[in-house]
Order: sequence, then C-alpha cells, then structure tokens
Amino acid sequence: MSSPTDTSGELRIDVYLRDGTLASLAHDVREGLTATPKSLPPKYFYDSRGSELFEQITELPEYYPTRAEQSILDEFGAEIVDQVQPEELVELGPGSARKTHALLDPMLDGPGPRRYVPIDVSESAVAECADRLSAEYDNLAIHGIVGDFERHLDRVPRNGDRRLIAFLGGTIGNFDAGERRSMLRKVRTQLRPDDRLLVGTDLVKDRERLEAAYNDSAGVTAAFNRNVLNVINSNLEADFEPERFHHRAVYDDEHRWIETRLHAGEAHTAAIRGLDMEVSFADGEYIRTEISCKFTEDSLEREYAGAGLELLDVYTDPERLFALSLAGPCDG
Ligand code: AVJ
Repeated sequence: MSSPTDTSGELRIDVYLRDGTLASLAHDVREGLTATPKSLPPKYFYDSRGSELFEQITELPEYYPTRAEQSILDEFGAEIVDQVQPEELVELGPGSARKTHALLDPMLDGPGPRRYVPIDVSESAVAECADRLSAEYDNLAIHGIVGDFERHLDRVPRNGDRRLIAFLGGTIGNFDAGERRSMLRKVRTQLRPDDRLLVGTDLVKDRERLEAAYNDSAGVTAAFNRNVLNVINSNLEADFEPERFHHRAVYDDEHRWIETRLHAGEAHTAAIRGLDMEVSFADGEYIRTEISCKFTEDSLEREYAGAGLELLDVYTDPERLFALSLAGPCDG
C-alpha cells in the first residue's frame, strides 16, 4: 500500500496510513469513550488546525519544553553527531522538523551523502519538511514515511549505514509505561550495535511550572485540547460542541505526569453517527485527552534497561528543565 510520490531518488515519500487512520480513529474513539474514565489518544490532536495550534503552543511564554530542547540541541548537537557519526537520521514524529537542523548541519559537515527519514502521521508535515529540507541541503537524500511509528518503524529500508534514531519533543511522554516499553523495544530491534537512539524528555520539576505550561493564560492549549472534538466531528460525523467542555491540566505527582482533560460543563449527550453511538456526560465528567510524563535521569535509565537499551549520555539545559538522552543497544 505504499505510493511513492517521487521516485527520482533524492526525495521520496511512502504513504502507509491514508486508509488506516480512519479505521484506527473509529476503533480508538469507540474504545475510549465507552471506558471509565473516558479517554482519547493524544495522536488525534494533530490535524492541520491542531498542528497549527501546537506550533503556537511552542511559542507560549509558559511552555518551556520546546525552547529548552532547542537550546540543548544547539549546545550539544554537534557533539552528539561527532560521537555517533550517523550516516542516516531517522526522526520519529518530526512535526515541522525545525529542531532537526541542529543534527543535520553537523551531519552534513562531513563528505559523504547523508539520508534523512522523517516518519509522521501527518502527510502534510512529512511533505512540507521533506520539501523544505531538500531545498536547503544538497547532499541529503530524503525518504519520508507517512505512518504511525508505533506500527511502521520496520518499513524504513535498511542499508549498511550507521543510524541515529531521534525521538524529540518529549512525545515519548505521551505514552503510558507499557506503550513506552513496547515502543522502545521496537526501536531496539532497528538498532545495530553502533546505532544510537536520541530521546527528548521533559523532566520532573515543581508543580507550578509544570501546570502553567499546560494551562497557558492565552488559552491556546485549551483550544488545542478542544480541537480533538472537531477532529472527531469531521471524521466520524459527530456533534460534539467543544465549547461545552472545559480544559484542565493537572500534575499527578504519584505517576509523574501531566494529565490533560476536557470536563463537560453540564450533563449532556453527544451523537457519533459514524459509529452509530451516543455518548452521555454527567455534569463535570471528563475525557482524559493526554498524559505527558516527566522523567528523571534514574527513571530514564530504568526505561532503557527495560527495553534492552543502555543509557549512554544525558544532555540538559542549565535549568535542568528538559533532557536529551542518548542510548544504544545493550550487547548482553
Ligand atoms: C510536545 C507533544 C509531547 O506533552 O508537552 C503540549 C504536547 N500538549 N501542550 C507535551 C502538548 C499540551 C506535548 N508534546
């Protein structure tokens, strides 16, 4: 089901997702909204409006992770590339791929050709970043994959090149412990002894700072959160009224995660015609729309160990807000 849009060699995009997305949205919405408490997977935030809102979030004064990660990449990107010597960069969920330059620039300092493989569920994100980067870099072959990196990681064609897999932005924090472990194990199967994995994670810190980052005063995160209901409305013929729900994000210090919710402002029922079902809400009842886990160096080490990976290095910003961790396969 792959359909390369350009097979000329230097720029190629394979699409594995088009038909699958609607089926998985239908399945996940039915499961999530019939569960107690109700929940929805965060990956459906990112339609074009949601991706736009997320870009706005990254510029909010309260939302520090993107700036902190960028500063770490600016400071240590060349050092990481120097240490790993990658010939190929596989990026999981690059979104706009604005941060990727800090790795691609030093990679392309050397002689040989290099390859960049962005994998994202958003076809427009893959197409835009592929176009932009192919115009910017001469010596870079780009092979975009429109897919779900939980399912399509093994579709990245393997050649002999040394590989760096980058999973930036703290997205791994949107998975629960079981999902993280299976994700990391899957990544592990794609790593040869000299290949490396680079992961961005938000770090545990005081509640005020964490909660402010997910409850911004301009209300952009609230709009981003409610937008998931628009995604369901347009794809599954549903009649959710986003303005009937209140955004709330709270830090759960037992689980060390920010839990983001949509609370019904009053008791009401919504219909999802595409699923032939109705969903009733009690006054104040919530849908959990995202968890965003926060880590420590110790917890990162345990995460990796549980997936057959070894933590090799941790890079952080001066305030220790965010971390980039470098891991390789355990040889044992
Ligand atoms: C950057 C996708 C990991 O958990 O911080 C931002 C998304 N959600 N504000 C995060 C997000 C609410 C986010 N990721």
